[in-house]
Amino acid sequence: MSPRTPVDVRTLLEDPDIQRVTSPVSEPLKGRCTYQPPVCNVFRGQCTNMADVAHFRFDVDPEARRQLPDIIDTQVQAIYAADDPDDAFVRTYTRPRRIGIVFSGGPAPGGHNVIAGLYDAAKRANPASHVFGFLVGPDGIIENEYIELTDGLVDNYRNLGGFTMIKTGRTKIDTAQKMAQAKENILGLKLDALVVVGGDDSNTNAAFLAQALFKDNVQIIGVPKTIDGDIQVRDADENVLCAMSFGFHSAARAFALAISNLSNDSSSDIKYWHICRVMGRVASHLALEVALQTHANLTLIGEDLANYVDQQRLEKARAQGTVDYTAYGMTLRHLSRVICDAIVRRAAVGKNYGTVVIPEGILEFVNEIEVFIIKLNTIIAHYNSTHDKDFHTSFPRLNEKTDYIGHLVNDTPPGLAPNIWNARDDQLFNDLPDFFQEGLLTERDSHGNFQFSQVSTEKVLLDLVTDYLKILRDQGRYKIGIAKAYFAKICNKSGLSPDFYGPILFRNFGNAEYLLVKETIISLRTLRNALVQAGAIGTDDTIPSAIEKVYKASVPKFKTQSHFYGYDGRGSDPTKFDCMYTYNLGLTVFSLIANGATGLMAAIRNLEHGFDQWEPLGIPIAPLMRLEERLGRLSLVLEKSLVDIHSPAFQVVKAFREKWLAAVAGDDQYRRPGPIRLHSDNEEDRPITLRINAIGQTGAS
Ligand code: FBP
Repeated sequence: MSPRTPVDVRTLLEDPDIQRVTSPVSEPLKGRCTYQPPVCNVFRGQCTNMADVAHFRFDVDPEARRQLPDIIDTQVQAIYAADDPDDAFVRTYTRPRRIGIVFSGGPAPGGHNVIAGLYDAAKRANPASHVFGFLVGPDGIIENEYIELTDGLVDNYRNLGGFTMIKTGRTKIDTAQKMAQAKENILGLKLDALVVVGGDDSNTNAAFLAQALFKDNVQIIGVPKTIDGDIQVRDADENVLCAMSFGFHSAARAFALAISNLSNDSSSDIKYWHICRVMGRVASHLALEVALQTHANLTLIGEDLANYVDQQRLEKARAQGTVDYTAYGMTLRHLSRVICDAIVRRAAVGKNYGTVVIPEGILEFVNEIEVFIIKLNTIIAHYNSTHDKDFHTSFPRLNEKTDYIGHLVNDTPPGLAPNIWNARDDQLFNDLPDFFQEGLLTERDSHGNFQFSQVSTEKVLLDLVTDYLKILRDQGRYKIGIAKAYFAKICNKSGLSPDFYGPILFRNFGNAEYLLVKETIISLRTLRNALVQAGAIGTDDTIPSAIEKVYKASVPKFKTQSHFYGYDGRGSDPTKFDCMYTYNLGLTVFSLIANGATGLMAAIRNLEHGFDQWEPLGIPIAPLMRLEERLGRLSLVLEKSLVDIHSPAFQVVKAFREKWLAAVAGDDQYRRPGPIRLHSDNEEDRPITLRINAIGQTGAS
């Protein structure tokens, strides 16, 4: 081959084709930025009106009434088109405004479209309005760091994932000083309104800001964001007001694509179990949606485990005339057994591979770990409130932390319950692997939440699963089933009779499609003994090589790959559903502001139905707040919504469990959800969970 003439790199770089393919602006990205999401009918006219919807009611926590008196009695607000607005109304609606917006908490696909919707509506109402983006989350408000948004800036981010335009952060405005600074900066910037795009904790922030700025006439509007999907709002009569936070669909679709690819891979080279942890701090909504999208072989749902009862233990105790209370609730050990059972059953039909989905927050539903989390939260919060330095600064190393905690067994400081950390806790805790102890002791976030994302739950479970599988293998209970036809072929090829050797080797030789080697045959030595005993070979003969080959094929290797899906899906570009949802949320936010609302969360009702039924509204945040233990004390927070195990979506997943496990001869049931594409009308245009939960709902009125 003749050598290539050296290229002139300068000329190469000036080539338009090279410039096009190396540009940071890819072709699909250009397409995304120019996509215009459809808008709900109510937003087609010049103005919208807002009206109380009195039939939605809430059970108000007295503490919320005490702390948020000015916004607690606000009602749900319906937004509708103002068909024939009078001049005075139009003047107020379209007056120039100064509006601030902030992202708070983890990124979620669609955030930029909330900004775009708000910006478009504000500028359309009055081009002299200004929209400011506070930088890097609530810190931007406290430290007065902001930028003014412009057409060019907003256009660059339309329909794109991430919160890159103005960044985000997790700071909580939780002290009088931070609140005073925030207030000073909001008033200094002469804001008419501030929009807080965030999850449960951030909407909690929004409610407190709304109360603090009520008398200053600064309106505060929240927006339900979180990939976790745990902001779902129902009223006291179970009417669904907000079926899902934004970002959930895109993240679930991104995780599902990756996990479906793993299912393709593992069912191709049939040697790996892929153990996939998916985000969702506490609630398992993402795992549930991923199960529906991918039909992974086993998906654990935390909320389901909470109801687990170990029937075998109960029976055993009952036979002895006692009750075994430890049989109620899931332990790490039980959980590893559930996973092992699935693995062993698939192996028995020749499938020593598969995919398992584990929700990040599963530990919250595992008995002993939940107890550790609660106890350690209390101990750390107590330390922080009674010392100058915080717990993690005082004890940077793991052994220092465990030493401090270990001392509590004999010496509990005042302010902590005397038996908060007993000898059994200490022993159980010390039995956990170091990395897991470290995970359980990681710093809580600024809202006092346990940081599940920092704990490699799947590794802890995998250790237990590996150990137990080894026991099962030694007991001859974990075997790879041998296809009957394959056994016959191998025997016939070597001139051996399958009908003679079959009953010696297998416990189910007969009609079974997959043959299982007898439990007593667990090594070449025991195989030899079985053959000798059956008179198939003499004591000095060697094992026929065909039989040895079949035996070896029945011995399972447990090979795993573990994965964590979280930050990748959180940073994904939004699905068409999330693009439409968030753009209309932005328009809703402006409508609420222009109609004078505060202390409300913008929402769209009927998301679970088709777009033509979507109804923008405002949900009062204060009546949704409940007292929860945070940083060692009770605080008002927006209540998280967990997976309802009675919901149709969960029941469907439960009903398909056996089928998707596919522990039978024949094909697996994997579903390929395909990639996130903006320009297609497909069945993925809203979360499957919502679709299923909407069936049989009277809802859309
Ligand atoms: P938000 O509720 O703030 O949207 O964040 C959700 C989440 O992505 C969880 O799923 C995850 O446990 C957590 O954030 C991770 O937090 P961090 O970004 O601090 O690692």
